[in-house]
Amino acid sequence: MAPISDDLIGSLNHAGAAAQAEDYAALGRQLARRGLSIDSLTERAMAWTVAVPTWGVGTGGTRFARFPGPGEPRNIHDKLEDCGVIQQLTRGTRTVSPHFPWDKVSDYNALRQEAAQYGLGFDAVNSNTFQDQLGQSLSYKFGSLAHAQAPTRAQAVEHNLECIEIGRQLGSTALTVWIGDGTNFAGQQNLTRMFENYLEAAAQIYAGLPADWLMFIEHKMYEPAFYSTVISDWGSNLIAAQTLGPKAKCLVDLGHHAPNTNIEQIVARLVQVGKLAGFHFNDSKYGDDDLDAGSVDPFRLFLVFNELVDAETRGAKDFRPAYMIDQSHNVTDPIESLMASAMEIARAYLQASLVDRAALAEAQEANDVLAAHRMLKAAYITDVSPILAEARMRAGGALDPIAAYRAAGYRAQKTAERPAVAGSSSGIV
Ligand code: PSV
Ligand code: MN
Repeated sequence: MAPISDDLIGSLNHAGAAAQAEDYAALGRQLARRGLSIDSLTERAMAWTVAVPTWGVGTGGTRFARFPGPGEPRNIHDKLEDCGVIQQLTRGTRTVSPHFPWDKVSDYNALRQEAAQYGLGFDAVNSNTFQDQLGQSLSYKFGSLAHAQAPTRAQAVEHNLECIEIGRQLGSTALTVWIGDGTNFAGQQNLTRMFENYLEAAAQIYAGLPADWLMFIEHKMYEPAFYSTVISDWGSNLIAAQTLGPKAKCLVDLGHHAPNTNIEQIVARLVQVGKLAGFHFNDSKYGDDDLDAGSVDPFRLFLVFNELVDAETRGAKDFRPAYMIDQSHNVTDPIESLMASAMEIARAYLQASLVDRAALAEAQEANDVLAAHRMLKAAYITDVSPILAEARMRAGGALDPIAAYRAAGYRAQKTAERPAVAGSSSGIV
């Protein structure tokens, strides 16, 4: 089930093929002089994939307003179709990461088959105890897994266990737990007791993980709690993951740190102790801005991948990170933003793959500071676009996904098919 006409993609690719061949050959010659094979890099690009968040295809917003876009997805079925477009055109987003209860249905086997028709599988399932749902008996206003009262903690545990069960039916093998728990006032709660409550509740979720599952714990410095947050940083996250056991790992959402934090070093530390769960990619200027990956600080994204490729190259133990996007698209067409972001993430991965790690280690050993730095810079400034385009084209995707998407008129078609619904579930993400 292809949402966009394959003939259209084929004819657009055909029109751009000669220029692409020229650029690819020129880059291939340049890389060969640097001892790199463009074909193996293209294969690497073809094997790359990042998960798309189901909540990302709806228009996002802030706490001030949400300005809905035309033809928004109304339910998980529409969301899968939109994710199918992203995969069809970019060929680098083969899984989706669902969020519950937002994506609840009655038949998850059918949903799994529906996704498969778009060439999609399911990545980590995300639980939600940061909002109250209609008819929910106990409120999360004062917290969920770290709540002062045991019945509310038990309800939050139950929801996470239900997410595991849903994920099992979808073929997922990980549960991502992010809680908004914290306080707005000094003295509101006992900081130690809150963390103890969290650990006790999280252990019950952990005990419910199937043998081959992982639990991804996501930290975030602040918001919605503005004085203290229970899992506020990678330190608290690591304590939690180490307390829970080997199946618990730390998820790094790039927007969940103070400005100027050295995120790549956090990544290096988590890799070193075998506790890196994976990523929620996005970019940030001030806080959890949820801007498009690579749109503010592409060099930082590259430096994160520099650590990842380094870990891969040296065969770091237990190194199997899950790659997911987590963004809020408030002023762009979410499909376009997600395609652009997926391509920027793949770009950073490929650029980091160009670094000569043996030469870098030599320069580091000799304390040749500038030589070492210039090796990273040389990789970063290499325009790998022809490789990314070639990989997409060879896999049946589009040379220029955004141009193809616009030419297909998909959004206009969906605007006619999907009348706007008031209070759509996609809101402030
Ligand atoms: C919280 O800000 C977060 O990053 C978590 O991953 C949530 O699941 C997601 O955003 C959606 O609100
Ligand atoms: Mn996140």
